[in-house]
Amino acid sequence: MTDVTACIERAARLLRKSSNVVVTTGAGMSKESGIPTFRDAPNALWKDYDPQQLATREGFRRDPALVWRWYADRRAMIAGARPHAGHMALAEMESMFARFILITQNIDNLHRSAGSTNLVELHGNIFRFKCFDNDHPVEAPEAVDEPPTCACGSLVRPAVVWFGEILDDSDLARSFEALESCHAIIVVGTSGLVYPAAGFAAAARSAGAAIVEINPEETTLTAQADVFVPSTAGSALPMLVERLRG
Ligand code: BV8
Repeated sequence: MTDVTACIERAARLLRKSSNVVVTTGAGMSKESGIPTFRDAPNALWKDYDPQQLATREGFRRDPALVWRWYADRRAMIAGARPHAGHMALAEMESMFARFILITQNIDNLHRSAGSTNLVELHGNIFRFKCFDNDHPVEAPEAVDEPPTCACGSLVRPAVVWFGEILDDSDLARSFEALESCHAIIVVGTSGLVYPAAGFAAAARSAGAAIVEINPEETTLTAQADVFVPSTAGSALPMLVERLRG
């Protein structure tokens, strides 16, 4: 058996003993759908911009049209992407455990498209909009180069969580309730650098959960993982679900 196959088998054995599972995903989950991760070199158009500067209230205040166009470009790329076999595997996994929740840092809607329903989109969704000053939900505007204006007069922005913004209380409560009661957490495709998501594995571990990490590269989490699967989301997750079906 190859190293990856042996790791998948070990992960499956561990998960078969679990009835309460959390999965958390990052940008690596969408790489095989053609969406570059934050660590990948940005496409030429945005190579001179730092996402951590653009994805902030200050960045939007400074240049609303620039930030609006950055999201419009990403939305156009994401609109052309489809969930891959790894997304489909996680949607199937939902019915394999008594309790299952998928918490994603991704804003690309691909888990929803794949059919995942017990889902927390921790950092929001690029296809949803709200106003900058009052968080009024706003219908998706026609393609425009500049941010439109809400009925209240405030500029419209993407309904995503920017750096320095607090996360939705109910999303956090749902996430930590699951983390503090789960038997296992599967961490897929994240470098584990952005909080509070970066603290999820530790929260699960402190509640006694086992940690499975799926990533083609080692991360800061790898040393604490009970099983590290050195593979991609699109390859490892379907293999894991196949073992769990058996
Ligand atoms: C908060 C939405 C309370 C927007 C995102 C100092 C000052 C201010 C704040 C902070 C601070 N110190 C810490 C903080 C908190 C801050 C933070 O964590 N900063 C970091 C940079 C230190 N967090 C926040 O601000 C959060 N709010 O904490 O509020 C607060 C407020 C103020 C002050 C203190 C506390 C809000 C964070 C949310 C930001 N919004 N996204 C948008 O997308 O435009 S974050 C965004 O970047 C993503 O959502 C994701 O979270 C992150 C990118 O990380 P990853 O997903 O892990 O992706 P990455 O590219 O890094 O890694 C990809 C991985 O995939 C790699 O490991 C790679 O090996 C792997 N991979 C590659 N290919 C594959 C693969 N894996 C599997 N298969 C493959 N094929």
